[in-house]
Amino acid sequence: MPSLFDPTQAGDLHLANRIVLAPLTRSRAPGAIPTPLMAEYYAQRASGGLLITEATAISHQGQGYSDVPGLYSTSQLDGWKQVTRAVHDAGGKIVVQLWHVGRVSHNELQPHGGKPVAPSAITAKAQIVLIKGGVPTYVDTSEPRALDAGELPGIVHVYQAAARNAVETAGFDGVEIHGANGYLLDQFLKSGSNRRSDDYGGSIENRARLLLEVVRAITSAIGGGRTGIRLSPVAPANDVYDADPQPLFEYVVKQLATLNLAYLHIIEGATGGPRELPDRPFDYAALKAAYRTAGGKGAWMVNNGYDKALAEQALAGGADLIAFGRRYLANPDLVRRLREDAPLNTPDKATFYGGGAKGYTDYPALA
Ligand code: 8OZ
Repeated sequence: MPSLFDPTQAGDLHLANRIVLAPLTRSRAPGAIPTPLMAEYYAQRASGGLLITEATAISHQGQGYSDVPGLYSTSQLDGWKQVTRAVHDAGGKIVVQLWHVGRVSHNELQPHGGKPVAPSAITAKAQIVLIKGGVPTYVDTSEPRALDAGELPGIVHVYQAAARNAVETAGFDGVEIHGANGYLLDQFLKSGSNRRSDDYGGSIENRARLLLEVVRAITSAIGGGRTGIRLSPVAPANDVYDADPQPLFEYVVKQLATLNLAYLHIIEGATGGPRELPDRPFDYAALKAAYRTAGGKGAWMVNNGYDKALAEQALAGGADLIAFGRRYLANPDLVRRLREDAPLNTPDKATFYGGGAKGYTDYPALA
């Protein structure tokens, strides 16, 4: 049986071990520009097999929170260059998570104060974070407008351009498409947020269309071997719901199986919450089987509440990579601590979003 500490391959990416830094929003990028402090934070964690950045907006329209980074201006790309250089100098690998929030936004964050965009004009019962004077404040999302079908090719193109810039300009080893947690692509997938009557709504095939177009556009630009995707079949994050998620996600992974992706990143249960949801049962083993049976060769990455014992169980059950969130946030040397069964620092919720070095780069490593 492979150990957490054995090297592995995910598409084109050779990874030193099976421990992954999960994407974690930290809201420390004023003006959406990555900072030297962010470079330090990621470099501190470079001993993981793979680092996934915090969700990063592909466009101004894709922004939904104050002080989260972007990937659509020269200064943002320059900021990320410092991050990727620091991680590579420390011997790590890093991919950027490509994010369009869709309806999970606020007029104040949108171009010209406009409405956030969505598959359908249904407001999410969710909140976003606005940082005012350094203080994070939770605010209800604004009412969105339904995207016109004629706008969708432009969004696909923006994803593709972001992926190209990520690897060609910013120096990332690849990208992860954020298809989870109730953001734009997940809003299209799920029946509760998608009431469209065109080719992008209704049937499973139609609801999955935008996501698959985005994946194909990106793989044709940078190659499947540098592309991963994150999915959360049943996570209620940001007010999403699907009436029948098992066939929906089995269809999605079967389609993805033909694209030679580096990895599929699956959030089990409610993101950052319970791994099992009594009212939203889901068979993850069947999901993986559907992907493998359809010829999918990408690494199977799992996430949500993993500790070492549960991670080893998952590897024994055929998972390839384990993404750690809060535990990795609080332990820059998580790889060493897991290997040595050393005690872990406790994450401090008060400093998850916004602020500076406190609760960010000051978690101690072992002596
Ligand atoms: C927490 C706060 C803001 C955004 C996600 C990008 O859930 C996020 C996020 C998490 O995927």
